[in-house]
Formats: sequence, structure tokens, C-alpha cells
Amino acid sequence: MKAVLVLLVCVATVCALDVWQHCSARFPQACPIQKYKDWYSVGSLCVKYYNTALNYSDAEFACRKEVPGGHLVSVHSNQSNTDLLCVVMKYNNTNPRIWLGAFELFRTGLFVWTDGTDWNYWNWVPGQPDNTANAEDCVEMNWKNTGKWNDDRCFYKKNYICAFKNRA
Ligand SMILES: [Ca+2]
Ligand SMILES: [Ca+2]
Repeated sequence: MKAVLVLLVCVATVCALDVWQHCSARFPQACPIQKYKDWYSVGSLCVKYYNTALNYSDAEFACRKEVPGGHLVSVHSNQSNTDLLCVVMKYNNTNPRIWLGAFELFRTGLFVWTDGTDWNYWNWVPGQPDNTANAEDCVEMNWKNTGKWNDDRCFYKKNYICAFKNRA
């Protein structure tokens, strides 16, 4: 069991044993709202992983249709970032790249969340965001370093995590 779990978190470039330890000791709890027990509680959000590759805007609109108040997930702490990584590794350790809810606002160099929450936390891969070819405006996790973020082309299709504000 331990070997399997280690393997799960070693698929990205960096083998993050600390993530394995964190995830096995403290995997996110089920969302406390009865109707969404198959979602997970991460920070003030309930979240769910979707194993369907969509471009960024299709993924955002899929989340809006999925649940009232739904958006691509926003991240506001190291704890939540690691919790999301645990969810990704549980559901798809071979292809962990996912869309987050962040995008660059009209080439201002400023990033915003689709759920309207404050941009008060980030976890970039060193050297990112690099806006390669002046064409990268949407933010993914797990491109190169486990749990870290990268700006990428919005039309690329990636799996994603939806979230809504947990009011329970
Ligand atoms: Ca950009
Ligand atoms: Ca980039």
C-alpha cells in the first residue's frame, strides 16, 4: 500500500514524499452538504475532480452548470493547494495536469479567479508565469513540479476541479 501511494505522487517531475505523507495522514474530508457527499471539503470550498479534458472556458462553464455557485477551483492557502493535489493524485495520478480557476486579466499581468475571490495566494513553478509566445493566460497545476502552477494556452484541454462555497 505504501509503495503504491509513493508511486502515485512520483509521477510528476518531482517526487514529493512530503505530499504523500500529507495525503495519507490528512486526506480532505467529504463535503458536509448531504447532496454533495462525493465532493471534498477544501478550505471554505467543496471540490470535485473531473476526469474530462476540456479547454479552459468550457471547463469553467461546465462547473457553472454542475452546481449552483460552481466555478473552477480557486486556491488561497498552501493547505488548500496540497489538499487539491491529494484529490488529483487520488483520481488521476498518471495525468495530473488540471485547470485551476485563475486567468490573466486582459494582458495586464494581473491574475484573477473566476469565482471572484481575492488573488491572495499563488504557487508558481519557478520562472512562471512566462506567457510563452504571448499566448498563455490560463493557469494549470502539475505541469512540471508537483502542486506548482504554470500559465498555459487556454484552448488546451485539461482535466479540472470544480468548486462551490461551502455554506454548511
Ligand atoms: Ca498571459
Ligand atoms: Ca507558462
